[in-house]
Amino acid sequence: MITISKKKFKHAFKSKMYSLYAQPVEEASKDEIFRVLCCVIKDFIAKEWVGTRIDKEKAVFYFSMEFLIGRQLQSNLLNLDVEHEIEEGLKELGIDLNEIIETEPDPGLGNGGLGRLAACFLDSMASVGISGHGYGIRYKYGLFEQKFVNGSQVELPDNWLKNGQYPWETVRPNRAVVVKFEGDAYLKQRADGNLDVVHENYIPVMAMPYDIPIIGYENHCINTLRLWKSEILNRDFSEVNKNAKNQNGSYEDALKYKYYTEEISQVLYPNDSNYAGRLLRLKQEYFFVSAGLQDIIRKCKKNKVSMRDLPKKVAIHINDTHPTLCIPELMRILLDEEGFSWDEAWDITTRVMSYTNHTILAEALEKWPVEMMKKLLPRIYMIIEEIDRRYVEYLQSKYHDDWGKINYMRIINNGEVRMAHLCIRGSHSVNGVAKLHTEILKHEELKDFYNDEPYKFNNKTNGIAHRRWLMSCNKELSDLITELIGDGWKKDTSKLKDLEKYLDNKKVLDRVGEIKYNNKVKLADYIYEKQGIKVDPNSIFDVQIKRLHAYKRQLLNVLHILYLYHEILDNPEFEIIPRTFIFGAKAAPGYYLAKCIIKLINSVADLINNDPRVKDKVKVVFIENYGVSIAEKIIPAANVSEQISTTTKEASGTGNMKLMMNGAITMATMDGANVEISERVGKENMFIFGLNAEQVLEYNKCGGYSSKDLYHSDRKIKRVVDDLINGFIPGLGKDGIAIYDSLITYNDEYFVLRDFYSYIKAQKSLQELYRNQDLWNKISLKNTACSGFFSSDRTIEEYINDIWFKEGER
Ligand code: 26W
Repeated sequence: MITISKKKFKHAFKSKMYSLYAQPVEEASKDEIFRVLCCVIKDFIAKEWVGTRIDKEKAVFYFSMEFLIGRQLQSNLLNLDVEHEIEEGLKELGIDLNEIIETEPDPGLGNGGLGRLAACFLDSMASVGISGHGYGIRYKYGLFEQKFVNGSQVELPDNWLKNGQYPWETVRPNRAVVVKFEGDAYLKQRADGNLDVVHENYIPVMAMPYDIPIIGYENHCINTLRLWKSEILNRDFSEVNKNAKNQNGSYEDALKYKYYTEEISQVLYPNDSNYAGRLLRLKQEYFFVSAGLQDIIRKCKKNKVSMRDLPKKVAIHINDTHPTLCIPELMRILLDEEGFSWDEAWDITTRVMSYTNHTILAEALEKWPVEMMKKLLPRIYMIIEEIDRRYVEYLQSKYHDDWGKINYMRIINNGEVRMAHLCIRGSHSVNGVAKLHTEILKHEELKDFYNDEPYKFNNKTNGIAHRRWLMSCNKELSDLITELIGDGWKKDTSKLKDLEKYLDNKKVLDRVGEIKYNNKVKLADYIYEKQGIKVDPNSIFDVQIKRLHAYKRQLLNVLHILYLYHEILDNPEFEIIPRTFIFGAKAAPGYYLAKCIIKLINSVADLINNDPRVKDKVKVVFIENYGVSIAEKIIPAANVSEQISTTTKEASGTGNMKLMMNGAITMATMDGANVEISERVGKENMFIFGLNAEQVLEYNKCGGYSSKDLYHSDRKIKRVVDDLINGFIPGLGKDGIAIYDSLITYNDEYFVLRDFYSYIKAQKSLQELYRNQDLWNKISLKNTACSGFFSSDRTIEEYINDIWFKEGER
């Protein structure tokens, strides 16, 4: 292990402060201290961060448009096991480590679940000790910063690099590669009769790699997250440039070219689960895919790996369809640059590629217009056409003239390239992210593909990095666990089960309660400081934190709050345990209904928090600008975890796992990974409500239920729904009408009203349980004890054994 003594650290820190800022430590700002600290740590790991190993062992390359890595300082100190020395060393220099941790910017290079999962996977790949690396885009602007103005969401740019370079990254100009867009691609006959591929008049874009070290937990393994920035081609590339579009044009052309290239890595698309066929997005996708693949091929050549052996040395993972172009890009390299035949190239490609599906929402499926693709990526499109032609040939040989099926399955149809179909055809493995999700893929969404190539389909239930989501964000609980069962659980979370020995130990249960209380006090302070709302740490902290989406049903939660409000107004003696409802969520900027729901929650918060008749029995807090760092503060303090999506719609969820691990009790529909949470902790230790998957699928086949009938027949439902449009909620205005319409005029697509009573009932039992604090704490501890399965170390081991190293190449 890397060892850093306090003395050595202090010396290194002081001299780095001089070499970087020419000043003594006492004069440094917090940002400068943070930057110096990063440099010192990077120096310490420099020798172990040797770069990607491809020669000896197989390497995994995880391609993802998003990596929501969060702050790195604390997690790096933890994984290097030097937190204590550095904290003490800094203290002697008059510096509080916690303050420095809080100054680190949180790179928002992802939207939500998919991006955060990719980050947890990087942590776990390094911690289980494989050579596993990420490839993505170094967006200049991450996900927007959210502000509330009069209760509505306003988006500000997230200029996360404003203080200068990101201190964890290292730029490597000598590894830059050129990515070619547009131009003319065609086949030309050579004198010997063979065909040559010509791609000329293209626009060259330079991909500049920025590397971030990914440090494994106490194991010397340091992997790399390589993020590409798009730039103009510099002079060094004149050789590669000879076929490129003439660049000796006017000044105006030069500016246009500069804009064209730099725009590509400018900003992350803020859409979560919603595809829009924008040209810039397609450019981003090809940009990082082509850069990554060229990089891999270069590494192989350097290590003398023959292209034929690629599947033995390299696994490439496609994180949702966004990096689908990996498939035709590898084909292009093997065909055009390495001289393989089609069949050989296809065999290599499909053995290297694997694909994860993260959603069944129809609006999320990527389909690119043929005309757009042909113009932007002429050679890639030719290859996709050939993959499609051969696929149709194969389907015909199997299904003869069943053109309904063939057209449904083929890759190009109706003038569009369907990325999921290309992924399934071009990979050896297709996986869903929770058991239920995978079953729905196999038997509903992708059933024709499953019936055709069943051996490709498998499940990999998501997981979370327990080091970040328990050990670092909830130190007190983590220490208690270690005190009770030793520290074996840190490397093998199945050992958390040993906590079950203490389920009836009153002293332990009291400590569990105390720790939760302490975390709630900290969160209450944060809420007061940031939003000026006083919340009582003795109230139930009921938490729903995730992207704002109709299917996630934040609306159901707020309708329940309105219901409680009416009950309190109707009957001042109404029995209620004080509750603080905490929300955190960003809405996609163009998602109108989601923004209306934000406005609704904020308006309800204003109404209830300021009504003296409520006597603080209910408080509503919508925490602004939710992201990884805020999640780290909320999760340890949660009593209740709201996982209330319309059944079948949430592929897995991962916040559900984080909250469970931190001892929150789950209120849930039987959706996504909630099903597996219930299998592990037991249904009796959570609150389950709502329609099940069969019922939802059945309703969807026959056009749903009638929300109007329900609304007209039930007084209490009618009352809360009418609140949306009758002025009962001050300031809500027309936003309420849009929500009302979604429920009544458009027949409540997400079954909010259908599940309403079932939800209220479950909420009542939850409140009953809370009255018995011993029992509550017991179930809380039971949740932590049963959460070991949800470590992403387990998930990654499964990916390794069943997908990436299946042929035993490890
Ligand atoms: C092209 C637009 C777009 C953008 C993002 C389409 C789809 C996405 C993602 C696939 C959405 C996403 O983050 N899905 C979430 O993935 C998590 C990790 O597997 C799951 O836990 C969530 O249930 C799923 O919604």
